[in-house]
Amino acid sequence: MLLQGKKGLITGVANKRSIAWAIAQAAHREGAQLAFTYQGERLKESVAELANSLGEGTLPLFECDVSSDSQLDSVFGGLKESFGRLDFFVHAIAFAKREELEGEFVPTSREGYRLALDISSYSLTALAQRAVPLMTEGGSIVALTYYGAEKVIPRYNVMGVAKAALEASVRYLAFDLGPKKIRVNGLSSGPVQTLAARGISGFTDMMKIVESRAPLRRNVEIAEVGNAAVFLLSPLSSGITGEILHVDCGYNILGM
Ligand code: NAD
Ligand code: 0WE
Repeated sequence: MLLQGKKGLITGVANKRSIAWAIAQAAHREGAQLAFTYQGERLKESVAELANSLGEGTLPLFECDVSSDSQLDSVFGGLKESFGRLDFFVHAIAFAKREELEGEFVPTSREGYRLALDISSYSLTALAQRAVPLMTEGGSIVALTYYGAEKVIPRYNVMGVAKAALEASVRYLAFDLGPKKIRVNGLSSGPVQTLAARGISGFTDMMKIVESRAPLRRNVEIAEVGNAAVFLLSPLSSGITGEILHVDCGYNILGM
């Protein structure tokens, strides 16, 4: 029960395949009390159904499109009412226009770049600045990232730039929030077949390449990402902040 007595917010659940849902299940197993956000009306029912399936009655559920400051404000207003305090939150949100994830990085549009960085990078800071007043007993923040932040992954394009900004944000937030005993870390997952991965051309081939070359000779399981997130959210990682933890079967250590 690594998260016994902790109150946490999970963002980024879309369906049962979402990495955020694997993290929620692991955190619930470890005794955490959870609240959820969903992006829009379209996802409300799916997220409510998943949250209810945890068998803890009706959990706090908030609409939150991270491009809306007023929705962000309402989430934390609502959390103050329902939880009073917050111990952790998980950022599992990314978006770029589909056309930016096809072909080359060179033709990236100004609007496509702005949108990808607003939704996928700035949102971490927007959530953190509102969470801080509720993290009165310290806290832990975890953001999902990907290796395309560090090295070129063909077609990840503007999302790679957004994840690089997200990872730098993790470090700057960790520096500012350390004195308040709030830790901020990134979890860099290997490829997982989720809604966000579906329909990305060549994704299945990418997973085959990882399977053949990664030191563990397989792809990461979503439950392993959930367990690693619990580690970062729990006191087991009390000495770790500003870190990016790779949960990728070792793929990132390869030079060739
Ligand atoms: P997913 O589609 O299940 O989750 C993505 C989430 O982002 C969805 O819940 C969606 O509603 C949310 N989102 C998008 N735009 C939003 C907005 N404007 N406001 C609020 N929410 C918004 O896919 P996933 O793969 O579980 O992605 C979760 C995180 O994991 C992302 O940050 C992604 O970059 C990261 N990640 C994924 C992989 C992978 O291979 N699937 C690998 C490494 C990291
Ligand atoms: O972060 C991601 C994907 C995020 C994502 C996915 C989509 C698909 C649908 C962001 N925006 C959109 N926009 C859409 O319209 N990953 C880590 C998964 C991923 O995506 C890739 C990858 C990997 C890995 C895209 C190209 C190459 C590799």
